Amino acid sequence: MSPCPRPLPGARMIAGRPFPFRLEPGRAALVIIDMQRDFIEPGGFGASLGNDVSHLAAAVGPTRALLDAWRTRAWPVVHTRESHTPDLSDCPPAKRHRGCPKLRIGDPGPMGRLLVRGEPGCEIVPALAPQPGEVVIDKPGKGAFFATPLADELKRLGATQLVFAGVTTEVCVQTTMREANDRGYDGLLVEEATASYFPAFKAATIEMIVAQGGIVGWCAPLAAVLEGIA
Ligand code: TIU
Repeated sequence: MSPCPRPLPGARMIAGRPFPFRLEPGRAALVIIDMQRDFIEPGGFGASLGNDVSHLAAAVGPTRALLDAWRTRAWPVVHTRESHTPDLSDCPPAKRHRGCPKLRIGDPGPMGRLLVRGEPGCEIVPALAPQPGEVVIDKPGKGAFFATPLADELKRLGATQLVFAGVTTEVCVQTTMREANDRGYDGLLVEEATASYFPAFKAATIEMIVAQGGIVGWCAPLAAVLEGIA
C-alpha cells in the first residue's frame, strides 16, 4: 500500500493529525484570523458579549512565531479582520441585534466603535501587525470567504494550502476552515496559535476537524510545524 499522504519532491512533512500534512513551500499561505484588539483586549466586542478575553492572549506568541517563520521564507501571509463599514450597511440587523450585549456592533466603546473599520479596536494587535505586501481581508461575516476577495487573493498568490491561526477557534477560525475545505484547499490548524473564550470548545473543534480521516482538515502543534518547515 502507498504511504498516506504520498511524498512529493520538495514538500515538507508536518507531524499532524489525522495524518502528516504535506506542506508545499510557497503554496501554503498562513491565514491569521481576526487577531484584533476587539476580540483580545478588555473593552472590545468580545468582552461586550460577556466573554473572559484573557483566554485569547495565549495565542498571540505562537501566532507570532508562525508569522516570523513565514516572513523569513517570503511565503504568503493573509490577515483577516471581522469588521464593518462605518454606516453598518454590511452588518445584517440579525447580527447586530442578536442577544443582549452590553454594547452592540457600531456602538462607541473604550477602543472606538465596536468592529467598525478604522477604529482602534478593529486593528490587529501590535505584535501581529500586517507588513506591506501581506494581504489584509476585511470580512463582515464569521467566514473569511463570505463577501470578500479572499479566493481571488489566494489565486493571485498561488496558494492551494492554508495554515490557520487566530481567534476564536470554534467561530471564525472553524467557519473559515470549513469554507476553505469546501473550496478545495488543504487546511491545517496550528493548535497553540488559536484560542477560544471557551477552552472546551477549542478542544472539541480540534477533534471535529481531524475526525473521520480529517473531515475538515489537519491539526498540528506549533513545534511540529516549525520542525517540519525547518
Ligand atoms: N464571539 C466569538 O467567539 N467570535 C467572533 O465573534 N468572531 C470571531 O471568532 N472572530
